[in-house]
Amino acid sequence: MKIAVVGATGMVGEIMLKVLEERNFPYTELILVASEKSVGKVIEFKGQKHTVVGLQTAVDMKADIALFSAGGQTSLDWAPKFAAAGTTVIDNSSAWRMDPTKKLVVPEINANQLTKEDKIIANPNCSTIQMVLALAPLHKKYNVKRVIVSTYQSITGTGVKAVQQFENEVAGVKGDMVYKYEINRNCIPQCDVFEPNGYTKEEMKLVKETKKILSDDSIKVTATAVRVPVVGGHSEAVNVEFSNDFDVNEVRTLLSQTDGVTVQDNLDTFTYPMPKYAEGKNDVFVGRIRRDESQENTLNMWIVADNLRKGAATNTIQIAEYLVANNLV
Ligand code: 2RA
Repeated sequence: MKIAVVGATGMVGEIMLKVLEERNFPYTELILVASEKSVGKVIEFKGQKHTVVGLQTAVDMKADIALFSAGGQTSLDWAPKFAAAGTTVIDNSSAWRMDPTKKLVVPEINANQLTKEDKIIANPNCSTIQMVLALAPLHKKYNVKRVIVSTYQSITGTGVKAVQQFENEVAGVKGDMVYKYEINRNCIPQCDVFEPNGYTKEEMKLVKETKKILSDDSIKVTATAVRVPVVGGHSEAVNVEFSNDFDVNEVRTLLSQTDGVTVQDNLDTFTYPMPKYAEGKNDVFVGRIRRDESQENTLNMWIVADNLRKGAATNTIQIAEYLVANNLV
């Protein structure tokens, strides 16, 4: 099993390597791939030294699986080349997510859609993954009609330069501004660029990807995505209206029985999810589960996950694990 990590020197790429090691992924050869400026760089991993190679070299090495986290344009340009060489690509960018010929996969929900023919598989957006993992069992039981989500997103979602801006602000040091405004002691109601409808790309990803992953275009979604000075993960306040009524305790039980979900919900002990404590973990954490008393058949919940793990690297590797376990590569 030859596996390539494309974007190996980036934030998500580094977490991918960590997760591959933690989960003891069954590879026999690891190929680290990055842009030309990083080619030749030696990265030590699991006691072995790996020399970073360029994209064409990696294509020619014919990996079985390539885990991409290298930006949308690189995915558009290179995923087809890897696929043509026989490699199955699992891509973290938004490039292929809404392509009707590509699968958009959260393994606990829809990995069973995958076949040997899927040579480019899309990993959903981080803020979508954590939300749909909690919604999926509830949709099955009570039928989701409408979702209103407000996100409180970690600066790691923007990348290492955003973390550097935050640290510079805290230290009182002048430096590059990734965001239009200071992020320290601030909330910026903009994640990614604005679209003509006044929503950001991040908000529209939540709208569109949710329908695709849950295979239900009737689900109405509206979103407000906010950047906050946090590094551990994304938090989301989710209000969901169902077709049918529910019992809050039954909701808690359903969620606690869902693979990949941990319920943290006890007001007596002030137990609820927080990004500081979700950081470095692979689960999606759900709490503040309560009925919306302003509208029938409607629930509020608070969802937190490490956006670099379940939101990106871990979900990608879980897709790869599924492919291997089901002889699809
Ligand atoms: C963000 N979800 O948080 C986007 C991309 N990682 O900025």
